Amino acid sequence: QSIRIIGAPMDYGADRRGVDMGPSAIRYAGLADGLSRAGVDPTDSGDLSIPRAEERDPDAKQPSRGNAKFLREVEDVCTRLADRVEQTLADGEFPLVLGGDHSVAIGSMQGSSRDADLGAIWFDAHADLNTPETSPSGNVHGMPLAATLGRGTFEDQAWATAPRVREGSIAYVGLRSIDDRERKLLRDSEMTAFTMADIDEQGMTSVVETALDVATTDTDGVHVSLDLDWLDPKTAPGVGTPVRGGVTYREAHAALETVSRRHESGGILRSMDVVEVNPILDEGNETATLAAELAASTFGKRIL
Ligand code: DIR
Ligand code: MN
Ligand code: MN
Ligand code: MN
Repeated sequence: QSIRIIGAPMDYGADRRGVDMGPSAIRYAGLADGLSRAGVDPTDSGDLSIPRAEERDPDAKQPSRGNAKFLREVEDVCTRLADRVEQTLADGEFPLVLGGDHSVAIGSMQGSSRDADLGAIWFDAHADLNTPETSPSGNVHGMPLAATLGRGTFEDQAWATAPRVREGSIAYVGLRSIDDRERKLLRDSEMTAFTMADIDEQGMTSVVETALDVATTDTDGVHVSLDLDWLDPKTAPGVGTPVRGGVTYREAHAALETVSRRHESGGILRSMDVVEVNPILDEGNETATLAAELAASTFGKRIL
């Protein structure tokens, strides 16, 4: 399988600057080598060009619609990213998107679902379901699923919505930080949500097997979105919004190896993003190294 690496060094969607260096750090940590050793064939298509926030309109941070910072900038990047992802799939390659903050998932999911019904697995501490109306932060990285599903202000935003991603085909794994108004959106939705407590009770592989069932039922393929703050901050300190009580190193590998086994038998994966690595907050690039390792696990790296 050919994997096309697409860098999306976007930081418009997050408060903590530095996440735009994520793609460099993940590459430097040996992503392409790890993928080759896993038995797939990576090519690097470079980064999307993304102007620094300072070079954009200085007023852009002011919420343009509802309460969402830099929404026009996010729109510009995600529109270009969606086209790159769609083209990659049309060329018969697998799009592996490196963020950047999690708002890049708006573009990757739209691009991946233009010609397919798409399920999704969301590995994240957060639900990313805020709308500009419910968001306490105004940061778009807390909104990508609301955008994809056309909630709130996003309803009439064609650049953001992905009509071929259905709520019932989305599964969260590892939730532990949900905002008050976001909780109601999640409870009223048809999404499947596995929290850390579910992982405690059922074990990671069983949870991920069920999440895969959800994402593969009546879909043409699965998008995996991996936010590094899914892991415990002791294991992955280089993230902007750490939350204690996260997934361990072994659980993370077990999760992505479970995805990998299902992909090997059924070719279920269609696209993936690896997001929120912030090298400025990291310790010795260990979070980026973990991101590269987990991508290799997803594409078949095994101990033996
Ligand atoms: C928070 C943080 N729920 C927000 N979200 C993050 O700003 O909406 N998502 N960090 O990954
Ligand atoms: Mn996220
Ligand atoms: Mn098309
Ligand atoms: Mn998160």
